[in-house]
Amino acid sequence: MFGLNVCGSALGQQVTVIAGNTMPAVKLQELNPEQVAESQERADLARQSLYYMALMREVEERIERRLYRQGKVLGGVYVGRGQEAIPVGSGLAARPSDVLFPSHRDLALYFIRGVAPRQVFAQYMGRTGGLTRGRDGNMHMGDLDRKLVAIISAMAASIPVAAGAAMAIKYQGKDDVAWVWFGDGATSRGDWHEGINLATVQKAPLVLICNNNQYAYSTPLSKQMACRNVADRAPGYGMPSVIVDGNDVLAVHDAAVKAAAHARAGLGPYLIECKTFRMTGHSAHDPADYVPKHLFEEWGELCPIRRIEKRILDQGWGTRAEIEEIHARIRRETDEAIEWAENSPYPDASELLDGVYES
Ligand SMILES: Cc1ncc(C[n+]2csc(CCOP(=O)(O)OP(=O)(O)O)c2C)c(N)n1
Ligand SMILES: [Mg+2]
Repeated sequence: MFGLNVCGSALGQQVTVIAGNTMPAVKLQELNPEQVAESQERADLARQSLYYMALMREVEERIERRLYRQGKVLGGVYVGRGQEAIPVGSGLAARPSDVLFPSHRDLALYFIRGVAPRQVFAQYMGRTGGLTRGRDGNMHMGDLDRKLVAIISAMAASIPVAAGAAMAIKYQGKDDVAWVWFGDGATSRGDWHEGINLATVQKAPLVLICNNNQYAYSTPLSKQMACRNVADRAPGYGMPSVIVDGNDVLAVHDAAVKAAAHARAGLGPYLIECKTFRMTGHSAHDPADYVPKHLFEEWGELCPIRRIEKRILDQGWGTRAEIEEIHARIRRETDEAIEWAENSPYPDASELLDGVYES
């Protein structure tokens, strides 16, 4: 992506700035090779996170603000603008052999698993180049070869299925994990509770990631659940949970690493509640007039992409020019991907019944 540029914290030395009344005192401490490797790993993670978050933002902007408005998208558009740290931080903590159940605001999981942006554009435009080969005009896409299970439209319906996948992993004696993402509203559905009850009783290796963006369509959190946090639901199932800043990609990543280790160790499910905010309407056709404007302004200040950029610069993990090059590269790749997708044909009507089964 871009080379390691060390300034503030030279590799091999930890620079600790101790705030004083007048001048900060700087303490230099030698790092051992393990710590150097760790800080290099952190720098790589930060840069990779920036790439995937910026790619998700760009692809979704093109879909929601251009292709949809040009009438080229078939079906609805639901984006995760402002929530990119959640799929990216957690997705980068998953192993390739883990099975993933994304929600409708987790596009980055597809990219992390190797799906190309052009396939996503083709998917939204109903072209044969999409993951469902033009059978579905929006985001109900998956790729089982990549262990990405397609989004199930009904809210929380993926929880019992993910619980089943986690049980299968356990029966096969593997130490993989099933990961499932969902919103705050999904946690008020019956299937969420039933699926979690089953998974916890079975000690199935399941990591549950809630994007608490404070709205379920037009319903604010206070009108859809009486407890303060989604995490408060966990003790009722004998399951550990943690609340993290969902706009801090490294915090999400660290929580996800811990949750996955718990599940892999045979200790059962783990719930992560990521506090965030939905920076759009529910979908592209929803202007979100019911959301107080000041909330968009306040949460806009906490943009996860701007925050990781600042972290990269502050830590000396990269320069402004390198960050700009990442964005420029993504814009170029996105332009090419859209062109490719627009040239991908619609499916032929003769294929309509392919893959449709009768029991
Ligand atoms: C059973 C069911 N009821 C209603 C819907 C329509 N619907 C889709 S997403 C959604 C809101 C989901 O809210 P939340 O779980 O908080 O996720 P978010 O969209 O905020 O990420 C609704 C009402 C649905 N898909 N399934
Ligand atoms: Mg929500």
